[in-house]
Amino acid sequence: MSSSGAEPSIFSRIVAREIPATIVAETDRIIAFNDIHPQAPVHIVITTKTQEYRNVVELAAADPALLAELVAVARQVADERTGGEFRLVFNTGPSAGQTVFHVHAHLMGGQLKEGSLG
Ligand code: DGP
Repeated sequence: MSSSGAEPSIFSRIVAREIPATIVAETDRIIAFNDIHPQAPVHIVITTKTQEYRNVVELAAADPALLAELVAVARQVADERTGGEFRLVFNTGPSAGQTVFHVHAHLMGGQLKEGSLG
C-alpha cells in the first residue's frame, strides 16, 4: 500500500506473492521478474518494492540511491542473462506507454519483437 492510500498496484501484489511471477532477482528494496508480455527474448520488469513513486522522475528526485540500486540489479541480471548488453526503458506517462504507475524499468536483451521500441 502506498503512503497515499492507493490500492496495491499489480507489482505490489507480486511483491506480496499474492499473484505469481517468475522472480529472477531481489534485494531488500528491489525486485525483478519476467514480463508477462515479453517484447524480447529477455524481458524483465525491475521495480521498487514499495509503490510510493509513480515514475522514474519521481524516484530520481526523491531517492537517487534507490534508482542506483535498481540499475545495479539491472546490470547484475543482464550479466547473468544477456551477456551484459541490454536496453533499460522507463515508460513515463500514458502517452509513452506506461500502464502501471509504480516505477519500473523494462530490461530487454536480444532482438526486439516487430512493433516494439527500437
Ligand atoms: P508499462 O507499460 O511500462 O507500464 O509496463 C508494464 C509491464 O508490466 C508490461 O510490459 C506488462 C507487465 N505486467 C503487467 N501485469 C503483469 C503481471 O501480472 N505479471 C507480470 N509478470 N508482468 C505484468
